[in-house]
Amino acid sequence: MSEKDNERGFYLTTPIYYVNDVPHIGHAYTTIACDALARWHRARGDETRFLTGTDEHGQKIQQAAEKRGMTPIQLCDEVVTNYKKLWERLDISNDDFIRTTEERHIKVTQYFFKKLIESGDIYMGTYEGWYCLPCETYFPDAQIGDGKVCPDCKQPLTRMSEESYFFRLSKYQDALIEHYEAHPDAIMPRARYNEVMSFIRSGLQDLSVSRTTLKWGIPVPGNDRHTVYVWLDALINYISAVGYPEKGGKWEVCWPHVRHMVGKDIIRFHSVIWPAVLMAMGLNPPVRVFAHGWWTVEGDKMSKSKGNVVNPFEMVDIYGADAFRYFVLREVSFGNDGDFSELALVNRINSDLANDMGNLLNRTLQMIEKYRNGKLPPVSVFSRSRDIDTVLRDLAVSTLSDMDARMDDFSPDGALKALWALIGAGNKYIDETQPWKLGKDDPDERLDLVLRTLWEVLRLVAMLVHPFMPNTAVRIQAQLGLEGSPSDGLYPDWGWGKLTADVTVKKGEVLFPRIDIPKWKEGYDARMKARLTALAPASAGKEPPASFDAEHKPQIEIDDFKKLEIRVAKIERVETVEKAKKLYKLSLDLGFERRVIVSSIREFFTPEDLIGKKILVLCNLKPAKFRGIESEGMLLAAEADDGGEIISLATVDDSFPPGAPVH
Ligand code: ME8
Repeated sequence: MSEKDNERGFYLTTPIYYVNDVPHIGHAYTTIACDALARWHRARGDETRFLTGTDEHGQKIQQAAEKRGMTPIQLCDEVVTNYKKLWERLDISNDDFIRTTEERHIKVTQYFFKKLIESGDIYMGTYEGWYCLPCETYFPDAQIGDGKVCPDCKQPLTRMSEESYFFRLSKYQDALIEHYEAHPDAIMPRARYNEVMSFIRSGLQDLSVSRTTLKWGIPVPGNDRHTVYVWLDALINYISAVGYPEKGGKWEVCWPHVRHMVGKDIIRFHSVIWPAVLMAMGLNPPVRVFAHGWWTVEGDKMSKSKGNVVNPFEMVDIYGADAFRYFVLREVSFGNDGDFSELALVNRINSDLANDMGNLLNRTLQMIEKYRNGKLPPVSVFSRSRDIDTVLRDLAVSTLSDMDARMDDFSPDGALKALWALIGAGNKYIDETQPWKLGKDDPDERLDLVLRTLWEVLRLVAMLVHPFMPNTAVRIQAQLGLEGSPSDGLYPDWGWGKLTADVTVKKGEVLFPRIDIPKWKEGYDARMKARLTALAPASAGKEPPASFDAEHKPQIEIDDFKKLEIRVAKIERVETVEKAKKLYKLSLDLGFERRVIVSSIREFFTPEDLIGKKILVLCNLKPAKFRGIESEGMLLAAEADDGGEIISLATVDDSFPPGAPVH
């Protein structure tokens, strides 16, 4: 089905989020983007449905629950409330929220499985392979190098073998290629389309879709030694939530129009496995899978251990939901990666929201109040419109269609840019028409025309900004003297000058007060400091234990120290050592040579924390064997307590080349 046939239906989904942790900016981003799109389509009069939810089965959840001494469902019940609360605070307008532990979902997942066994698309076999626990995915040998780390998350893989049901993914290779060749918009952006196509063309293997090793999952119907592979379980949420396969269920209306928004990390599940499963069920594949980019924070990857995870609740508390929504949607070109910085957010509030949008509203209302007692000038004077006014009106009208086209392409940033071009033109129009002089030099109708033109632009701005900043739109609308919601029946024939009723504007509170940067910086620095302190609770603010300075070692000569060869080394690869819980095998780049060292730091760092770090290594220590692996040196680290429970690696900044000597 082409986009054209689909014009009136719009069913949009977010990924369903894992409940093993609290929501962060990445989750908020996907959901905000979907919300803007859903609101846009609703306002346009399309039959719109917007779904989000949580992914509650699988190893990750089971492990997280064990760690906290809870049952998996207790953990799910607790964490799911964080998501629900966040969506409320962010003004998310989802029509439904699905949890994969709900009966309505479990029964549909089992229905899929049963049907696919019956059709022969799922069969029983044995699986042996390299498995990534965090991603819950097996990887074919061809995709993993000598390091045996996960190609996606870079964590070490585990060799596993189990009896397993398989989905005949290979059978759908040609059908998928054919489908995507006919529907190049079905995967966006283009780079992702190309990536997925070449992945499919490189050959698809059947997919293991059950586990005997995992209890926390949906039992395979008729064989409850197996649970359904969590990704298959998760993907089915999109259709279980709309009542498939009931006759007369919502799915009959929604499914032909389904679009999935995902982060780029999970594009293959959605554009290879899922469409193939749908084809096997005789259902249409998604109309579109759009993969957006990844957020970093102040140029760095987000990670708990770095303490730089952006908490959307905190952002809403400080800046308000609308400013945060606006920032994440405007700051990056949708589909590309983006970098989050609070300063950039504050700058956008000051420039785009306070200066551009806020000023346009303020100046206009102030003048209507001052020159017309707050009464909206009549529209009849439009017959006298001059060039400059027509230009602005035409721009307003074309902004609407321009934004519509951008939203169709899933480009909220493009849509916002177009809207801000109109806001900019509105401000320029005030500068050029100089309404404060008009009363004197021009007939009254001219001033009427200018004020009415500005008011109409603002009415349109309220309507067009509504999907992105719902609350702000309502506030603008109220100040313009209008009742109801900015999305009420205005779109698409909102009609310039259409309102003839008596309207009195009511200048209200400033929409976005300017933020004083030096003052803001003080608060920001204090928050960052508090965050770092919270990060190392065992060492922060605590006197070092007495044993730290109690026993000095005997003094040495400088020549003793000079015997040590300490150099900067870059960590290139991190592997686990079999049967050794504490050990990592680190492959190091020493500039002029490569080395392997074995170090007992596994409980403190994930491989991700380590890869790429420039650390200090004692190079001329006699090699020693650990678990059969020769270790050619020793890394330097500080301990926060004498029990060695918190350590910090001695590192140097990135500008130092590997091999650089340390004196
Ligand atoms: O993958 N930048 O759930 P999840 C941008 N349960 N977006 C990010 C991000 C970042 N740094 N981090 C996460 C799962 N996201 C599965 C999905 S769907 C059938 C099952 C967003 O909790 C992005 O949308 O790990 C990504 O796809 C999603 O969060 C992953 O959330």
